Amino acid sequence: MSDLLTKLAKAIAKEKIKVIDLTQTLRPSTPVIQLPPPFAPSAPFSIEEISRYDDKGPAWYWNNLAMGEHTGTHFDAPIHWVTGKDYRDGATDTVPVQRFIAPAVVIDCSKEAKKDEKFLLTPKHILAWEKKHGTIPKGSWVLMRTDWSKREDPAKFLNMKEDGPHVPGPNADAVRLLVERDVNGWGVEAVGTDAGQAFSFEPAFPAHALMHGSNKFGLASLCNLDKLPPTGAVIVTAPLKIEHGSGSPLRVIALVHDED
Ligand code: 23J
Ligand code: MN
Repeated sequence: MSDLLTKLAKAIAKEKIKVIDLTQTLRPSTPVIQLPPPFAPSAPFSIEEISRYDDKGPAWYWNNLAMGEHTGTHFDAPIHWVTGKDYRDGATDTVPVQRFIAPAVVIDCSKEAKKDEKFLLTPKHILAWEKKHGTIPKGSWVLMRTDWSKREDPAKFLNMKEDGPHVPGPNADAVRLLVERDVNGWGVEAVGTDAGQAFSFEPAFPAHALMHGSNKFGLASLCNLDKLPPTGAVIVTAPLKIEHGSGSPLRVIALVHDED
């Protein structure tokens, strides 16, 4: 056991364990969730130069940033939703750090989402996945691959229509099953963890209401899920330590053991 971490570091250096970036680049054009009135909007990402090796700072370059907590690739903490508001260990600064390193399983819904922009993951799909790959282990992240991150045009990524966003996600029963499996959290490639039409589900926004109500996390705007195996990856998901924060942009990193 004493050399376990040395072995890990060597395997990473030798690329026996691959490190995969599941993070989208943050820039002013990064798509941000759009809520209908009367709900207050989240600010987009903005970046303002303080100095760049110039009169304002001759030897240094740095920027001021502004954004909503839920911008780009980001972490949803349990207190983000009213159902999770009383978890004392449910804010960005109080979640036990151990929960920021956990295994991840990937459910490939890319074919379904390509055919149907409003594709809903149901218990039937999850149970079929489990028949092939085994029961989702307690404490794992469950990541929904849709290839949605390949939509480079922000308008196509948000896919807003007359009746709200046409974006895939889980139905309420799928989220209930994941809560039953006692997962660490639920992650997606889309702008939010819930389906585009989830405002009309029962309960509304089940990936938020039920997951956070059970002290579980969310990850949104992930990418490179097509580079992960269905089981076996470990992901690192530490949000900024914002006091009483509801979430934050973060770098999401996956470790994948290269078997050959
Ligand atoms: C606020 C209200 C509704 C939703 C969201 C935020 C998110 O998706 C989010 O980023 O957590 S659906
Ligand atoms: Mn969020």
